[in-house]
Amino acid sequence: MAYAAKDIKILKGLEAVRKRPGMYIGSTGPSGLHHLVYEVVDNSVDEALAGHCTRIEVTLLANGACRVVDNGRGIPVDEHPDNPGMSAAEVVLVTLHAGGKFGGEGYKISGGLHGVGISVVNALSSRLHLQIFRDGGDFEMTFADGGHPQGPLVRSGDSDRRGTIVTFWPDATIFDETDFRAQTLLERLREMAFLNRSLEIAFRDERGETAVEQVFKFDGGIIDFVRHLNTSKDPLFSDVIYLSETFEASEVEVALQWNAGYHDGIHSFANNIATTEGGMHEEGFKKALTNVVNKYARGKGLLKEKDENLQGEDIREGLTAIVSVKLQDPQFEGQTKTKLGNTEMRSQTERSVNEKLIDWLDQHPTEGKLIVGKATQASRARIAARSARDLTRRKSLLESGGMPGKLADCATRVPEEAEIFIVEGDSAGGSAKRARDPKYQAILPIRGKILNVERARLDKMLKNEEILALISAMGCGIGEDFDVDKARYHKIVIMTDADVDGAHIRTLLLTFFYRHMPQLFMQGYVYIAKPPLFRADIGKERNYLKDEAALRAFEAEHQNRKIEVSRFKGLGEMDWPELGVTTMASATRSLLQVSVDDAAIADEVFSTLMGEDVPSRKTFIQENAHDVRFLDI
Ligand code: 0RA
Repeated sequence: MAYAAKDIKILKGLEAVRKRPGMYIGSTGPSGLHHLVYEVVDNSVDEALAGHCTRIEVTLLANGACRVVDNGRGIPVDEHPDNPGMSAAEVVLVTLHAGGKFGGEGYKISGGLHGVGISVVNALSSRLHLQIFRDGGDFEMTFADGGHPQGPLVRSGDSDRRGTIVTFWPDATIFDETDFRAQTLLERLREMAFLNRSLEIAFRDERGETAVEQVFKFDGGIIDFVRHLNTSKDPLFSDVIYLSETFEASEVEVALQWNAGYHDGIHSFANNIATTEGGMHEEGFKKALTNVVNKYARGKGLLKEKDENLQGEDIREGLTAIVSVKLQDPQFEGQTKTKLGNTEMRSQTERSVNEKLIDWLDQHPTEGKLIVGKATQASRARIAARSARDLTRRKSLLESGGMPGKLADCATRVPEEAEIFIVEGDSAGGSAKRARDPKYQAILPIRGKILNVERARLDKMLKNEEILALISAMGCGIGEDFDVDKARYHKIVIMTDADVDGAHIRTLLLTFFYRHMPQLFMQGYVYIAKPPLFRADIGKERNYLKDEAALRAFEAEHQNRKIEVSRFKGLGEMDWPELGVTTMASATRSLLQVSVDDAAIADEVFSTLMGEDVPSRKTFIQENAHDVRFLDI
């Protein structure tokens, strides 16, 4: 095939990516945008996994681009065997799935979400500049408008450096927004550095007046990760337990430490990808942990013959653990393709943990006793919670149809079309009740601040009225009884005031759902209402504007008109028809779907936000009141 013909065929592949970006990067919202960076970084991390790269540098340039520099081997520059006249580098940048998988023995282990490769980044960029240092030369090539080469790869000089530099400008015609959020990138890059011991990852943001740089390098790897996750959580003992084993085609690494809290904080990864839905490695770990702790407790006489075995969830109370596996051919399954399906990872993880954790316990009797003591307490609390729950179940049966009195339910019983608005305050609740479509919209007003569930066990939570109302309205149970298929609404919309208190209540509600009903996020049922911040009247015409930027744009557009601007301080300041049309009616409202891509990062944020350290929490909320962390459309 002639070069030109081949070129056209290849560009068809990139066109497919531009037509359906969601299939390759999940969405064209913020999550998809940041995914571009991760895709390039994954390629550099692959070089590190193969033992050829020690440093990666990610820079956000003032001109809107993102630049990723690594000191790996450099993308091969010679003519590609199957594509005469074309450099291997060009093939990598324009062919789907080419990645590092061709030529030689390729990679043993490769990250990347779906292994779609760097060509997807090229396809979704208005411009991409590639620079390669390899074989003593400095090579360059530029692509534009979704991956069209602007000329062949050229050797522009000599160099004794090694590595690859990819600079790309995300395409504004594809993405809703092309501004990267530094915090999002920082968190993920730090996680990457934790997961790849001693790999140095630097992040620079050059967009502001003064550049900000942060460098991550953790010689303790996932041990440092666990320590970091537990810093605000009061560890049960100072050691972080670390277990690892290398198999023929895979590697298992586990680090764990308990804290004084009540949540299960197991975070698993396969090839550096967060396996939010768990999978074989996580199953193997949990099974071994339950087995080992029970065996140890019996052996030491901490559990008597008449005592029941400790349950897995009792042992996992207050546990922070990282389970990281690296394997050759990961199979990602499940609803969000974040569940590891390789069965060999279950037996390998289980076997490693079984063998090594018992040794550790035998050598650490003081810590062993603390672990068993904590699990025993958890088991007692669980039994207490069970009777509290039975009690509430009986009590709620006495109320109207088992539903809380404050709930104005919708008529439909079809969860797929049913929505519930959780509304701050009785007065806004009243407006919402008038504004709703009673056929499919339910309203649950909640008063003031609900209990902070980050600092309470289930038995205490079940004594709180607001929490009880939430649980019964949701219909899907809690704790051992939780069943997401029983959710009575498939849209759960949190509607709070656009002020600091509102942000706090929203975070409390998100924390509650995240800690006790995380599946609601995975199913995509959780939303945040976006009431407008301003009303701008021109004569009799009313205009609702979501934020200050929208107001400024509106004012610029109507320069010679008299605009009367009022700011809504809370939902209560809107009359009910206004609330209905701007925030509730499905045709005119805008909702934010809340996604939790990465549970380890979410865990950390929720615990800083909701944990013991009150002053740091307060400033955090004030600084981030408008922050859209975890939020993506
Ligand atoms: C194809 C083959 C090889 C490396 C790479 C691609 C590669 C890609 C990227 C993307 C960013 N940094 C990268 N570094 C390397 C293998 C090279 C060899 O066998 O020498």
